Amino acid sequence: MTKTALITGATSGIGQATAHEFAKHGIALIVCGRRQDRLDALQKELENHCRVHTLNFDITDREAVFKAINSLPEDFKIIDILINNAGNAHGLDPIQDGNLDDWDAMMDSNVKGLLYVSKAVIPQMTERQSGHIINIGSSAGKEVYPKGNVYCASKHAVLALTEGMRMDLNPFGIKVGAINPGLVETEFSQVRFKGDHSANDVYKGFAALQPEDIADIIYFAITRPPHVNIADLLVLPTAQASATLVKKEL
Ligand code: 8X3
Repeated sequence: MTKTALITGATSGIGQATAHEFAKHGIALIVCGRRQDRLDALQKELENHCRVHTLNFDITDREAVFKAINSLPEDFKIIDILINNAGNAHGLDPIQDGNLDDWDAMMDSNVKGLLYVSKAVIPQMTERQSGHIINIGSSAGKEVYPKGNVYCASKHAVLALTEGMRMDLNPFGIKVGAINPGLVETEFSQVRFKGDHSANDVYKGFAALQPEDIADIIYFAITRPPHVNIADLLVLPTAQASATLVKKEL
């Protein structure tokens, strides 16, 4: 039977590439994001391959999350796969200079938003005793780097929540795993550096991961046999050995 996946942050980067990858394989999609024009464009591109429903809401808005997910039409109500992808970095400052709005934005989306969406989806999975949740973490969830402080903390929290969910949902046969990418060339750095030109340098001089590389791995994870769960995967560009060690040819 065709499965249905809900993807947060589907209007760009890894989320968008994952929507394309899943669509290729006919998985029905609930694509979520804050930009209706981008959601509409995505729906148009994908609906030749699969059924698509768009949900426009902000994952940091608790009420909006529940309202959106509870409003799903009958034929999209059963969610087999949840991809908790939405999240971002805001700023790259030493802790003493950190901006409180940046901190709030990162904790609100990367941690609390992921929790709200999970809370809205999990009850139907426990009821059916099946489901698969993939949280998109980061190499920053495994390794702290200078000025990464709050972003790294938020991604460490994603890994802790992944482990906690896996334990609590274990009696229900629900798969929970994290995919943790290193440097992926997306709008990520544009957002982190607020459009500053330094964002352009982040992926220069080496072959960064592309969103499609991660989408491919997510598809691999969701197509393992029932007894196999990809619990925790760190994915780096070959040129990246750690958060601060990247072999660049400039
Ligand atoms: C993105 C990877 O190295 O910019 O999560 O923190 S990094």
